[in-house]
Amino acid sequence: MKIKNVKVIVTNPGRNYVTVKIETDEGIYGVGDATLNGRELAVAKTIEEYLAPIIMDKNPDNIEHIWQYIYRGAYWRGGPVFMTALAGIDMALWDIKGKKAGLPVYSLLGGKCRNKALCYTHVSGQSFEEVKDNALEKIEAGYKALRVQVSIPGLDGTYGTVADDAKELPFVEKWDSKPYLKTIPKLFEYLKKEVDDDIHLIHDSHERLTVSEAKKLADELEKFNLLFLEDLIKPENKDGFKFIKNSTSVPLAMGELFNSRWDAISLIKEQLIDYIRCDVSHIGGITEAKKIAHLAETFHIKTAWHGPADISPIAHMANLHLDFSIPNFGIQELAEFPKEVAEVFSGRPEFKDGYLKISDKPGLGCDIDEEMAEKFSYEKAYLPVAERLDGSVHDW
Ligand code: CS2
Ligand code: MG
Repeated sequence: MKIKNVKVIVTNPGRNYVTVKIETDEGIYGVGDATLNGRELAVAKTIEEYLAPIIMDKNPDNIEHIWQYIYRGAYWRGGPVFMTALAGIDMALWDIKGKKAGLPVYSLLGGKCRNKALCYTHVSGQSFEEVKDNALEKIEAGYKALRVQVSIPGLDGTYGTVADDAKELPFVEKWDSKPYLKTIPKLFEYLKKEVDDDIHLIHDSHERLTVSEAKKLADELEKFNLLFLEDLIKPENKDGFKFIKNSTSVPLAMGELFNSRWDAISLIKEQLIDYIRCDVSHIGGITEAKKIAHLAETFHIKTAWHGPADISPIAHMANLHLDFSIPNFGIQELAEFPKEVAEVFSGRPEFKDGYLKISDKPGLGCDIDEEMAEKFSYEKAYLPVAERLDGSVHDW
């Protein structure tokens, strides 16, 4: 079998998605997600100009070899744009391998370790009451785990509580850790009384805190039994986790900004986190995620792969095939897509009673309708930026 064509499809059914479609001389094709929120065209161009020509005529069965050829062969390597481009190709190759074998990807990865995968979704609100109402609605719908975020008084557009894309120029959020650190423990105090204790709660600090602030937050949240606290400090500050981990029993999760196993390795081997939550679309795809999962398993760390709405249903399916086939799966994030997404992409994780089910379809079990994709044309959209009260830039 030979790769005969590599297409890059950029579409906007409610938000931008980049899809790689690899066609073969045997008529089988595969699809992969290569979406990098706010940088979509940079990834599309990387695939079209640099990666598609060098994999033409190669045997798509040799996924590891093609991965190494793209990753090492270029000399320049890594970074979010390149690793997202590589991820899109990698997923499409796994899809082809599965379709050719007539087997779902999880089967090729070693088979099922579980019958269903626990998942969490997002709830947020402008007030504690609104967060509670939204949480109760999700619990009613069957969710057993929720990530909760609330607007911080006095700050405009707190992360996780407003739509995260803006067209012309990035939306500017305000940030100040003092009111944030005052508000979040009170939110959990309030939710503890309102939400059934069996529901797992998660909170995402989005890499905004200093080590001392992170320790303080973890201390104050300790009594609320969170499933995990996510992304407390900057991804560059791996050593910072040593101080936090030594002073708290709250489970810690990190990884959505990582682009390879080498970003994750020190946190894993020093057991400074409890959940590794890389993004399968931003770390080079299923091939790299599987290696990270094995590394994590060696050090008794679980997975919680990134699953926001800004990666396409194809990436969510890739997450799910991993979730089912690795022993150290922890939980899967599942954000809700804009409703138009269903017109363009078919196949996505199926939710039932707090868990995700997987189908036995060969390959990844999803597809893109190219004609429909064309109807939703790309619209430039930026992620927000965060500004401190004095106008200087903070991590968003
Ligand atoms: C997030 C993301 O899902 C999460 O935990 O932190 O929503 C993140 O902000 C986006 O993926 C950025 O594009
Ligand atoms: Mg996050």
